Amino acid sequence: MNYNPNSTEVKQLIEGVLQRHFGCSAKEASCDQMYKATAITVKNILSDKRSAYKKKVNEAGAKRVYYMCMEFLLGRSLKTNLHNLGLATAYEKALKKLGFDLEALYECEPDAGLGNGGLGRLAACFMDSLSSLDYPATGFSICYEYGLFKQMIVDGIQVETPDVWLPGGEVWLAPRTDRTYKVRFGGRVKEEWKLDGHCEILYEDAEEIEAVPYDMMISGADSAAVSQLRLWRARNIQKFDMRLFTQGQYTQAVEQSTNAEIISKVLYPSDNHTEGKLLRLSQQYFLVSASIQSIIRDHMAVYGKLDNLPEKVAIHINDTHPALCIPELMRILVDEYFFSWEKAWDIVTRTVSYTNHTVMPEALESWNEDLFRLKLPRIYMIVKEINERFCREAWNAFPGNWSRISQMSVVGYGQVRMANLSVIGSHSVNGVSELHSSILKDSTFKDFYRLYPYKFDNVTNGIAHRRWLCYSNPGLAELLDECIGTDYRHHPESLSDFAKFADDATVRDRVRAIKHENKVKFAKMVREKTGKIIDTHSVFDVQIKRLHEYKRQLLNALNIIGLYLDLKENPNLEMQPQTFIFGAKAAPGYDMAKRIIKLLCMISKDIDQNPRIKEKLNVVFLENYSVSMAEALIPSAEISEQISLAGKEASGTGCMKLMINGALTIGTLDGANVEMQEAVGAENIFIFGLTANEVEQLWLSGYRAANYYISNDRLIRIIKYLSTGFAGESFADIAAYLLNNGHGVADPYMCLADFESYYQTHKVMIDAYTNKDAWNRMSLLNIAAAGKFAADRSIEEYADRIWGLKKVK
Ligand code: 26W
Repeated sequence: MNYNPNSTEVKQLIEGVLQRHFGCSAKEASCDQMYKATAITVKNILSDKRSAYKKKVNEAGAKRVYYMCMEFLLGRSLKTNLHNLGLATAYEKALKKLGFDLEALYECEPDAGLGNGGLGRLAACFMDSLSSLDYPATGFSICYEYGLFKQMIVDGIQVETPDVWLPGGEVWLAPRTDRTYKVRFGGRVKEEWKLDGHCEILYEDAEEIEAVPYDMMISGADSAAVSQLRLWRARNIQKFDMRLFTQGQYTQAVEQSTNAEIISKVLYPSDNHTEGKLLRLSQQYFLVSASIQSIIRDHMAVYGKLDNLPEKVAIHINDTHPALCIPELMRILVDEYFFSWEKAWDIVTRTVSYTNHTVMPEALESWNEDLFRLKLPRIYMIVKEINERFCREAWNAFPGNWSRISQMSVVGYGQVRMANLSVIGSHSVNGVSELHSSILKDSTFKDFYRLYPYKFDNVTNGIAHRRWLCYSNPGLAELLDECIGTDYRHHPESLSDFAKFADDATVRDRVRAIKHENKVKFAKMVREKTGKIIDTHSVFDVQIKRLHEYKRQLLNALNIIGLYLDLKENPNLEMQPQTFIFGAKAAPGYDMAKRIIKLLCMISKDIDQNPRIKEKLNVVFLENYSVSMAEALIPSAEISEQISLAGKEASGTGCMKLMINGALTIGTLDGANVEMQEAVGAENIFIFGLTANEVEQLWLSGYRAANYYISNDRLIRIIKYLSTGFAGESFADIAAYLLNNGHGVADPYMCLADFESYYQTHKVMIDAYTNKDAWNRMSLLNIAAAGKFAADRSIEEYADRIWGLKKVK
């Protein structure tokens, strides 16, 4: 197949698909049909390219990486695939001849929102880099029928509705009904020793569910490689119960079959918080078992043996969610291929590596031991064996230290602890920023670090800079092309060449003009969608991320309330107009997060009713924040809010997207902010607040909110006003929460401790904004320093130090 069709050929391809799939001509086609036909032609090109690439990988006997993740937050695919394939112009022309506008077709694609936030988006960015850098890679996840819920805001309250993405999203999926696997749950396990000395494992009354793969191709940018993302869907295979059916119990017979399929129904919407639900455990094992079987099948097809697995295969578990890879691979090696335990363990630990993405204690997964045993009896036996052997090893290392060993063990206090399993069963454990990786060593996994210091590593996160800069901010990309050439598209570190233009007034002015154009475009979009008017001469101050107390949207709100009161008291106050833009989803059961959304919405509503205030201060809460919305908003952002309590944000990646688009950061010394400061220089970033060490000290000595409150008049006014409230609603509950009054809930994220420093730093930043020339210079230097934060760099580090991968061109 021709991977580089010209516009005439593209036109023919599209017409062919329209005819075959929809029975219509281009003239008769709706936008939706045209989008689908276009996507199908791209998918076909990618499938052929992938087959050719796979052949090369097999011939070369190259090592591959399998990236396991419960979430892939892909967003849209058409635009990135077309640009990466170098076909955007040919398609644009072809579609024009067919009477359609490519840019408009992009909008027909629903976001594939198969993820919650950072972890899932990182996985998607990594797939892009893996293929662009010619590394053989497959991602594994679940084909959720519903992705992350759609958020509606009704009177300031978040209402969740199901995200039905498949009707438009399935054009990218290729079902492989010839490559299904069975996954077993429940029942009883029997061991039967055979005469030849091996032990056969028999299952009684287990439930078998079929895993059907749906494959998606992910194009690299100007590369030979095409990565594959394999998404598993659950299908019932247990015979339809005819007995029930003939007895007239039709619905019961149907119910049984849908029960199995519930496994791939919906993504759990909780970010950084475990619920310990049995269905979630089933999802995890379903993903892991089907994927490991698929890996083994592919490997055996090429090599016919498994001894060389660690040389040819790297399995990466993205956070602990797929940690059952470890016992599942043990199960297959020991039960099905009759490896000795020792040999199997050696293979597993040399194959598997693990990344931790959070230090929040409530996000560390552990399962009730009884549930675990009932649901996964054989895996439970294997985990127990892993644990016993580990405890013996730990006993030798720390003789007599029971309390330490019991903290490190996989099974303890009636719980199965996934983080401990992940560390014990992997050869590499890494965090996602320097600070985070050192917190893992010094605290979260302190004892493991003593035992296995050689396992611990850091790979700072990165973003798909082609998607987040080149394709979503074409104006800026064009300027960069002109100034420094196009090399940075493949070697993001070359962005540093742009720093040479810091003293060039024309380039600085263009940076600013591009930002302004992007602001106008974004404001227009908001106006069309919501009717809300944004002043494009106000500074766009943006906080976009999941709503969580530790991310401190509340701290931002307190500062906004301060400005609101300033203007209320003195409507003539000279002030740089500011627009605070928020995008955030709250986990459906997270009441405090929902209250904070309500507070932001009510401030916004209140200001809308106060025209004098609105001239200078505006708050916009964007409904249903998503990847596509981020792509539209980030190019227009000027201030990037990265204000988590230090020590809590593992890395953050939104900060990188904003930086590479020329926004200036106001942030704490947390996660990747620390390295951003190193990269851009302290004079080009606005750092405030407690450091991670100071937070730790304050926590140990006892955080008392009142100490900060009583000595700060501004804070007193703001917090008192919370009770008065906005647009008729009091937020006395939030005031009490911040002051640790009444409810007994403290503010564990110390908003008041950082308030003064935040307020002062924000003020300095706004002053800096009024000096346009100096601001543009800083903006330019941020773009130039953002190269380090590309996923291409992260992937090179993983490939080199953790996976031992080589490129196949
Ligand atoms: C079990 C519930 C659950 C679900 C998701 C627990 C934890 C998670 C994720 C690990 C949370 C997450 O997305 N963490 C984010 O990962 C990003 C990518 O590494 C980091 O940039 C963010 O700092 C981190 O919060």
